Amino acid sequence: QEVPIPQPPPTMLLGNFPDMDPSFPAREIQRFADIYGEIYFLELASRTVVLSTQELINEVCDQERFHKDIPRTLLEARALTGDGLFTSAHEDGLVLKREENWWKAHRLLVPAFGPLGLRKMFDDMLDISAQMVLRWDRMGEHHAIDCSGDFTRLAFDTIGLCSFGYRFNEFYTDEVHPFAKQMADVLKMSGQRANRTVLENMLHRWEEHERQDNIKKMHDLVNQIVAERKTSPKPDAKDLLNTMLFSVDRDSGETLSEQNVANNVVTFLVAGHETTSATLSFMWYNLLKHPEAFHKAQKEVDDIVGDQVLSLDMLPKLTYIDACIKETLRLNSPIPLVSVNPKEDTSLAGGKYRVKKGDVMTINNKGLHHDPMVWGQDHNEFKPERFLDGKFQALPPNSWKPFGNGLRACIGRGFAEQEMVANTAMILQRFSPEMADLGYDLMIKSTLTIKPDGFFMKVRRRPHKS
Ligand code: MNH
Repeated sequence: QEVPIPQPPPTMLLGNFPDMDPSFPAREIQRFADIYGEIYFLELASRTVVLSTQELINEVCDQERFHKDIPRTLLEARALTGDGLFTSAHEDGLVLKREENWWKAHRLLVPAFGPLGLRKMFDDMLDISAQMVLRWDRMGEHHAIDCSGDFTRLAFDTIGLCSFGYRFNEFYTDEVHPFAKQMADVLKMSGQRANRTVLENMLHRWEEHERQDNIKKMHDLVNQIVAERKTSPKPDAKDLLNTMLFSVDRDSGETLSEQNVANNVVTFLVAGHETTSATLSFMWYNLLKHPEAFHKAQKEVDDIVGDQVLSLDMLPKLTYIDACIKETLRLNSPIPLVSVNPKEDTSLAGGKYRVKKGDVMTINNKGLHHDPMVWGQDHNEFKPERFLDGKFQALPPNSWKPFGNGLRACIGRGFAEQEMVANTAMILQRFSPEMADLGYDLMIKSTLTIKPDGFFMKVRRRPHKS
């Protein structure tokens, strides 16, 4: 009962490269999913099999048969993040061999990103959130807040302070910090390079020169701070840098090298700011388009936080806000595509579709998160209630994958959730936000992540709130 996997008609020599828009790959991937359905393949740098239903995606989430082999998009990013967690190999793959540094850093950092580690970082998170809220207050109710801009400042400052004790101070300047600018440029160029043929890349020599130059500047800043901490330790600092520099890995008896620590700092800055910022922007868009959800969220904050200063023990009680974030991550996953690879030649759906070891299996979150078998006929609607009262836990396995899969799933998930819930509660406590342009409909821009484009809010101070 084997069935051939459909493919959009390829172009001679170029395969399906001409079908991809390097400035928004996820849109093209979904465009073909609308035509070809649950499975199809594209001939790109590798044969790329795109999966768009829970049933097929659940199968490739099996870590016995499939694993993350650093795909071409991430190999390009390796120029920046090296053997940091995101871009290193935990098992032998086609290009990269297993790297012990992934395992060492993983073992050291899982507890650091666990509940106890996050507890230590709460005050620093609140510090940055308070800066944002104060700025919004001072700018007044006529100021149009650039959501992507301000949430990027928030996430960037937060991860800078929590990961290596550095203040980018994005809320004190209008110009973004050079590091943030360099990072945005490098990510954009890396994404484009990954979606071009080798030949095309050779024609972009000047761009590549510029990319390497930016990468060097970024590493210079990080190396300087890492080296400084190493020579003059700050035992009281509650950031991740102390864990990374001074903890000994029990399995190997070794510490992480300074180079690997720097790569992980850069990794956290990359992985932790655009995703978090995009999620917050999308969430505010969704809340402002759904006044009933907005009012429920604000009432929850009034009931639990009231006029008090937000504290850590309040966060687990903010379940509706948590559900709004989860529902946003369903509808608008900032990382729309995640890929895994078969460890051996195998087949999907009980022998129906044959896939080979060199193939890339692309998990299309848009398809998964709109699978009507899982989410129902109202899958297009924003309904945070889906994630309340244990309803989410009752769904089929691997129905919701905004944080990736298995061992290689997001290590910063708890960090992001704590930051996002706290920030949302602070905003709702003080302000009643509305859209700056009431007629705005969601537009999306794509870098390595996707985020709202041109989305602005205005905030009005609520009476009698601290
Ligand atoms: Mn995060 C991996 C999504 C916030 C650090 N993250 C992943 C993956 C997804 C993801 C998807 C898996 C990618 C892949 O399989 O190739 N991450 C998110 C989202 C948010 C997020 C949607 C916010 C919302 N991530 C954060 C934050 C940090 C972080 C915040 C750091 C503080 N993420 C990582 C790291 C990895 C990762 C590090 C790589 C983990 C590994 O492979 O070992």
